[in-house]
Amino acid sequence: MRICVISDMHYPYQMLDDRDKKNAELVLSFLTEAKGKYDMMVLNGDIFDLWFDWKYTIIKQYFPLLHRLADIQDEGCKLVMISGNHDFWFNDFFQKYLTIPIYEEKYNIIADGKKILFTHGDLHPEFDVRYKLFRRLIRFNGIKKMFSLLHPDFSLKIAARLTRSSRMKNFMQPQKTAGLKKYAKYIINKEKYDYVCMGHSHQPEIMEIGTGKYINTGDWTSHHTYVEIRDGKVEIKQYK
Ligand SMILES: [Mn+2]
Repeated sequence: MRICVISDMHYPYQMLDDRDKKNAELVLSFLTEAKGKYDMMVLNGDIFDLWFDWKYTIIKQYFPLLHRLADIQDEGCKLVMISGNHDFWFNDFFQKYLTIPIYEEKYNIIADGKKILFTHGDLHPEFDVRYKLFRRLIRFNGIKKMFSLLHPDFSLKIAARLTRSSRMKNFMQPQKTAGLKKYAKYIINKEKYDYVCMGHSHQPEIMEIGTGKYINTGDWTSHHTYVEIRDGKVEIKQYK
């Protein structure tokens, strides 16, 4: 089985500078080339800088990306999406129009004899009670409802500022990695996973932990990395 895992593309709906444009171009050409190459593609969170779909509206700036996902799926590749901390407000667009299932916290499979867990990682921060609270608050239905009542042009302008500041923080939190590895160690021991595949820290890495492996897909804001699991063998690759 050929599995491709990607996370933390942070595809922007507003291109603020050349760096944003360059990163977005790389994402799009990678996805174009991925067509027909995999049996499964796992979108492991923070693919979008912010996801929101209203009752009748989607963010048109995401069309190039969404259209490529649909193309990949049309070639017979199974896609799954796991929520990140930038894309968690899903209405029905993914399920109904792309037919891609959404997993709020995690997704697991057994492929070629390997027990694999996919989870974005924001659920397992170290020393971050404030974030855990924020996470619960922002997923509260009242907040989502309020956001959906604002005009998209207005709410997305506000949100652009918020997500931008959170994206910059990513580079300043190496302790995120420590929290992810701690969780990987815990879950490998407890549930005997061979691979625990995460994102969030933006640090591409494969590390042996006991009988399993902690795998991080890295990001597309600076590393342009993804993970391939082919016939049970795992490898980090860089797209150039
Ligand atoms: Mn994240």
